[in-house]
Amino acid sequence: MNKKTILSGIQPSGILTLGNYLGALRNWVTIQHEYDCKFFIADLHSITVRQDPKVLRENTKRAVMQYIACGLDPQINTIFVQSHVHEHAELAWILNCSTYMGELSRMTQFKDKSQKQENVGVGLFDYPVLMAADILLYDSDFVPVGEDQRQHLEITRDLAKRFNSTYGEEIFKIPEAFISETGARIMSLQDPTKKMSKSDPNPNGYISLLDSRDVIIKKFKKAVTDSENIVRYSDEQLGIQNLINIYSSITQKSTSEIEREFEGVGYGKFKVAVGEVVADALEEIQKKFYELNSPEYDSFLTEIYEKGAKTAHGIAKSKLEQVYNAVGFVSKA
Ligand code: ATP
Ligand code: LTN
Repeated sequence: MNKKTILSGIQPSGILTLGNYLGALRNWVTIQHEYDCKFFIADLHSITVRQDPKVLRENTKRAVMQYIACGLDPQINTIFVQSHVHEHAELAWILNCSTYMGELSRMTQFKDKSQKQENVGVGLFDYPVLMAADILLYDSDFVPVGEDQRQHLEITRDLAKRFNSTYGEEIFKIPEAFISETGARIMSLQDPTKKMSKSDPNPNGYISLLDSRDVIIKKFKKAVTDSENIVRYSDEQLGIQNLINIYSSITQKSTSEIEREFEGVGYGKFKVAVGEVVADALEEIQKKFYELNSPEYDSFLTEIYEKGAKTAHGIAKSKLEQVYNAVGFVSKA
């Protein structure tokens, strides 16, 4: 039986966060046996915001370790580094030529991120086109991501349909977003109107997958909430709503069960309880990560992403040839 194709990636713009885990990685792990999965480290995407080269290299390798520590099996999944497969950048160029300035200007991620910068790079504006290239190169059926990426999936579908209709062939498969019901939108602990993000300059806003139990509990204790002191799921209490979402996403308990569990208990105790379940959930991952993060595993990890790049390149190469041929480029061979 032919398995459907899944593709997704995370930027090595820091240590992965609880948001990346609950919104993306954890779901990848649950579906890895059912689908033909390709998971990459989106290093080309990460330089749309300034990165220190040394730190970027370190974070890219650590992202591979975090993928495996979270439960991705390198034997059954294709795990690779985006810049190792040059077709991503090349297809992005082709797609750029049929992408409209107007549609990119509407992207909320661009609007949010460009506000934080003095000089806005063209790459940041173009980010969704590179993402479309990532997805379309592999005939991906489903793309498991957090809620924040829904808009980028929509534009990917638009670009694929436009290309197919312009060149009269079914070159690209039209992908679908795969967004889980819980954990798809974890908010910052310091500002519950913003999503939790690994590049937040304030580390109290996010839980890193490598934070110690003490740090995790401290961060939850400091989490911004209102002064109601009643654990209730309401749009008027975004801070508490976010903590309930995190607790629910980890324990699988429903919101009403959680409200009952913490009835008459103040925020203080609830925050510690959330910290404890998060720390418990991350304990195994951290153990595995620190085991892998030692020189004796260097070649094991290198082999994984080298093998991954080879597999990915084989597929990407033939898709790009198809595209080059369709647009009218003279073939090399
Ligand atoms: P950056 O801070 O550099 O923008 P990020 O932490 O927002 O990075 P990405 O690398 O852009 O993370 O996202 C990787 C995956 O994690 C995507 O599928 C994205 O939807 C998901 N994700 C990121 N942040 C969250 C969040 N707060 N809640 C749920 N899912 C998230
Ligand atoms: N834009 C994604 C990371 C990403 C991605 C992709 C996810 C880059 N290319 C392709 C899925 C498929 C993000 O999480 N910000």
